[in-house]
Amino acid sequence: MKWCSHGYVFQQLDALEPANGWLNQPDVLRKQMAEDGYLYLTDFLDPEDVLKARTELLHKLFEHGFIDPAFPLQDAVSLGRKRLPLNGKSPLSETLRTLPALLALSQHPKLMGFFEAFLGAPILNYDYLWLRAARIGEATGCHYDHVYMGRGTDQLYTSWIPLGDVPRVEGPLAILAGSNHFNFLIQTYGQLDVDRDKDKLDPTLHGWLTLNPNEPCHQYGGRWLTSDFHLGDVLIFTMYTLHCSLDNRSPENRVRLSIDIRKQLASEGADPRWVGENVVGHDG
Ligand SMILES: O=C(O)CCC(=O)C(=O)O
Repeated sequence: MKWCSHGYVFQQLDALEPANGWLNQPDVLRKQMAEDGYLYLTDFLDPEDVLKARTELLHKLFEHGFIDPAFPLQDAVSLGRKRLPLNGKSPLSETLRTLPALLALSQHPKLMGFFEAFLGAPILNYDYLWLRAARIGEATGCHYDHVYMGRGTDQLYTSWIPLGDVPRVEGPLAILAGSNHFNFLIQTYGQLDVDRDKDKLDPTLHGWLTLNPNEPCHQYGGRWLTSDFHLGDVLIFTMYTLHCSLDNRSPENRVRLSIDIRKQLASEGADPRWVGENVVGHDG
């Protein structure tokens, strides 16, 4: 099968390499993060804890008419073409983003413990939780996260957590290993701020660099990597690791569900848009 993002066929797409073997060696993990820009931890979280979050979310999506009642709830089969209000400011998106099991997952003790060892001091968890529900044909374009949350420390890390098995056909995340060394891109596109620099960003791209994952590879190098993700896996990466998602091409019309969360040292400056009791979010 040819894998695509926004209809562009990846000219190269390899497998993420798990870092589980070094879980007890934070210095090795730090070295790998610095080299490749990511750490892939397979079977890291208790599948039951992730399933709890998935089930809670699916119940709410079902209640609001986004999930097809003709299929088992856990199949997450999409109903209709109504856009899912996930990261906006509507009351429903607020309800979905703050579901107790999702929040509990975002602050899972295993994740907090991992980051404390990885960064070597107490951790700050961003209060805002980014929820994704990609239906057939939907995908995320290539971007650095710094463009969206770059007002605090650069030593902020994203953890992408699939809420269920997400095989390649259902549009998981892919990262461009080595893109954390694209100094020109980091100093140009990487310094833009999606809320401040609207005039410098293409309004049709929502802050993304491009829809075509091959473009940055041709220009700067790197290797696109992804996986058939399983319940319990976590993919961690830097603010300057380019990533995008594959197109969801589920033959069963399944919605790809995931969350992405952010953590950093508590002692460093945080992006004020995403922390606090009433997070202001974009344009705040
Ligand atoms: O899940 C997605 O489609 C996008 C996630 C993302 O951009 C991120 O984790 O930073």
